Amino acid sequence: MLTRRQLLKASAITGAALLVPGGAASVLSPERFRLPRALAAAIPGGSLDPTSVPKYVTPLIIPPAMPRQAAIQGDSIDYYVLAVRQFLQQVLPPGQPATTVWSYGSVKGGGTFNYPAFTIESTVDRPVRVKWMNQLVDGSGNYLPHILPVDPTLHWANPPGGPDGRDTHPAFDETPGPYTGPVPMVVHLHGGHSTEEADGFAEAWYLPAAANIPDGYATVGSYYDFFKTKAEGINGAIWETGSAVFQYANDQRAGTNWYHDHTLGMTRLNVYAGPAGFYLMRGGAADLPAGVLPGPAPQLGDPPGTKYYEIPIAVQDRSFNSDGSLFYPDSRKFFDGFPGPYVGTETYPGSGIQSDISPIWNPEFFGNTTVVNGRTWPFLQVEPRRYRFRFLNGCNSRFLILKIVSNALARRPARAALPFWQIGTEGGFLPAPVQLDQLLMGLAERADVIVDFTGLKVGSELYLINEAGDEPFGGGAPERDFPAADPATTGQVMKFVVVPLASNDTSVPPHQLTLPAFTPLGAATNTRRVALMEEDSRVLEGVGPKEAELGTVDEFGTPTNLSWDEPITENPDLHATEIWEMFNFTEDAHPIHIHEVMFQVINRERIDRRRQPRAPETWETGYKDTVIAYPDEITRVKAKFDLPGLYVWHCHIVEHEDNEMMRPYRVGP
Ligand SMILES: [Cu+2]
Repeated sequence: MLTRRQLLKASAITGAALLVPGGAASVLSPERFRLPRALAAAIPGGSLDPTSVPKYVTPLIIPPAMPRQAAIQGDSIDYYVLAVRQFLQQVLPPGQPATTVWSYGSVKGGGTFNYPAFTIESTVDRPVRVKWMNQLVDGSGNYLPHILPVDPTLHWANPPGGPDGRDTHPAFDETPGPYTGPVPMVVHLHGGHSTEEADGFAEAWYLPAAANIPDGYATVGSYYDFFKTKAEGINGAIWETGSAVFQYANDQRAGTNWYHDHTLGMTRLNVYAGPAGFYLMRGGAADLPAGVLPGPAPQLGDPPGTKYYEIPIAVQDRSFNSDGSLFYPDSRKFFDGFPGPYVGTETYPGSGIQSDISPIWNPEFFGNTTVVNGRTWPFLQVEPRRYRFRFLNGCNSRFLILKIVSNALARRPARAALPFWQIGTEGGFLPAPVQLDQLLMGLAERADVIVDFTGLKVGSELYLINEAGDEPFGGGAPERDFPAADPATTGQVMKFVVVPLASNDTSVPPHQLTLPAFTPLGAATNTRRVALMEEDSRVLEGVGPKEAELGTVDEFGTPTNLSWDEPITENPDLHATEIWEMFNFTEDAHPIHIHEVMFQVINRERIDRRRQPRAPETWETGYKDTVIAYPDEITRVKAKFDLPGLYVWHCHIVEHEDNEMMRPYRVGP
């Protein structure tokens, strides 16, 4: 049987042979370049064989609390100065090469640069101000190029375009190689109830303050100056070159948020390189008193050796080369074998028609190793007691179905050895705890759970596995609707090893927990229909997708696709409560994220209306900022838009987000 890699190679060869002149457009046989869904064995990646990486030899890193710079304005605001830098980290086990990564850390020093970044601990209604610095420069102050291949043919930040050509979809006379100039970045607090100037708008990026920025380059995105002027007017904090100062009011429910890059057309690469961290919000009426849940989590000033029973866990997939470097595809060929012609080259010589397939962008990317909190396949020593884990799916394209089992290689679907008690999602606590055998997590979703190891014998070993597929997710169950992830690699996540109890567990058992009172949103005053779509090549038959898209849906159910730079179509009134009906016309599920708001999932219904609408899943009954929209379904969410200004909504498969599956929206006039 062909492996996926062999299939890719075979299709690359066939693809080249098929490239023949034929009228207005080259004719390639339909569906030739789509991967069959059923093939999911060894996932191709870099030169490092994932099965050569020993598992469970490195302890899970629990990110410490990020140091503050100061408390300012009469101790009313927590102030941070955080930079993104490039450094080496031992992501692979000791004895294997270190990996060049990027991440955030405090400029105060003290070894705070880590992938993932240290956790920002915040308090409800106490503002946090962060000076976010882009310090992707070398020791001489010259800019560092990207460590991954940047496709310059998308609608992207495009610094070389200068002030007139930035944030555009540039044209090319020949197929370009990757962009190797200074790297634009801008930080988004995912889950933040952020005002527009602090939301990390995709066109508000900035280059590092490097000594050698080439002449003519735009050094900031189209919206940087507008938001800089606005922000400086509000709080007086100056945005120096190579930085932005965002202030977060934290006027929202306690919850599990995270921060990461959001640059136009580059998010998939900027996040894959490492920069991301948790931003936990505690306190207020929607939190529980200390001691009710397992804790503590890391706090500033913890003495060495402090034991933690609340742990954030970011699960990501990555591929590596044998020198330790991160692997990310440098050609479309990696995805489907399509060998070109690409953007900048005619479909066939003399046709006068350019290809519309980007040379480097891949529609999805699946790594072949599992990285948890910045280490491949770590282990965690747990006591026989309860733990609170805050899971984040931080992958690029990979959905996760997490399960705790006693045998990592058990036949899928495996029997759960311990349940998860899910108590919260993106927008804080659920109305009540939910007992689950598995956690289905779309990209960027968070699951706040309690796992009770009480009664397990010292020395017991349990495994966190992943049963979602090594391919785009479309719903359904492993081994029934799709092959589960490779049990030898991406089907495993981390190991728990039971050690003696160090202290008594005084937390409340999850089945006895009463979670904070939950207030649902009021009635909606407006309903809008939006579309999720994909588009194949318009000039090369059977090649696709060319890009993923969003759009609108009319009263007859007919979609109109809209690209990033078309006029705003979603414009809720300030303080309006709206229902958004997301019509998914594609064959895959997409995790849809709306900035600024926390929404409630109302229901899901088939687009053909052949069945009654389905209620939200039990774990979706709280507030969320990201929701899985399944193929052929309408996913309905309800949100209150209570901050004015310019925001975005998008798919959080970051490859999609980067290639048109993101739209601006505006609240109020
Ligand atoms: Cu998508």
